[in-house]
Amino acid sequence: MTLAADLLDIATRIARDAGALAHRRRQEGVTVAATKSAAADIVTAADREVEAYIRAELARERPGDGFFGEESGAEEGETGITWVVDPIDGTVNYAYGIPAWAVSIAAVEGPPDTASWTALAGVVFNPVTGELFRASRGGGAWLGDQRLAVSEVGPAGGLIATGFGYDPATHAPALEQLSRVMPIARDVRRIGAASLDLASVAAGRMDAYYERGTHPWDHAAGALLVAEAGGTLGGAPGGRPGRGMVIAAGAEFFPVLEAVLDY
Ligand code: LIP
Repeated sequence: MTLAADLLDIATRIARDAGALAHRRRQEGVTVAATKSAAADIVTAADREVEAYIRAELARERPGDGFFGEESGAEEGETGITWVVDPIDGTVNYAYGIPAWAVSIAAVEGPPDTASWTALAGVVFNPVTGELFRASRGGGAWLGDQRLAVSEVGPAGGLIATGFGYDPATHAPALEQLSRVMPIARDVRRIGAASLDLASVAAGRMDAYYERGTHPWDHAAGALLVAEAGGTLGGAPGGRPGRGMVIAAGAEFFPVLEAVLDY
């Protein structure tokens, strides 16, 4: 078994168990523990509990690996492998009971920096729908036993997913950006979880996704899904998915979308 396949097995098992825990806590009732960068940027008690569970399980399975999580920060490892984790991506959906949130776990090689890491394995699991999207480097992207492939855009234009940050100051520029995207779009979707947006592009359910201001843990696993489903990724810094911008689409539509985005 390759290292990537081995890491994927570990991520898959832990994502399933973590997702079941998060789902149970949702049914028991959500507690907002704090706000972070803005009033709208909430963290729930479950975000913290589920991340602690994932971190402990990864440390037990692979002592010595690094960790980079949304709620508990980064710790360098000595094996060269780092786990990039969003315990509940789509936290606002989770708090409101919208069934569009996911556990996102990726294993990357190299420094925990989007501009230079190599993703080896990634899982995006929506425990409400039961859909587990997974990919390993060179092993393809899968949903159950269905191999995933990105779509190509027809004459009506692209079905494009995007999102808006928690900081109100970013809203006007994002709407201005959206006004440049609409002429190439058949329509736009705002799902509320970057990991699920990227999984939808990998599955051909969306033709493209773009967003400025997301964090590495929001897109680490989803970007590998798109790449292994034959899609093209880009953004900033360094032309790669990052805080400056994440862009994902099929090879033909990617340059069309990139051309209208200012970043
Ligand atoms: C969310 C992202 C989403 C973005 C939201 C938020 P969180 O992550 O997945 O794409 O639009 O503003 O950043 O905070 O739920 O982990």
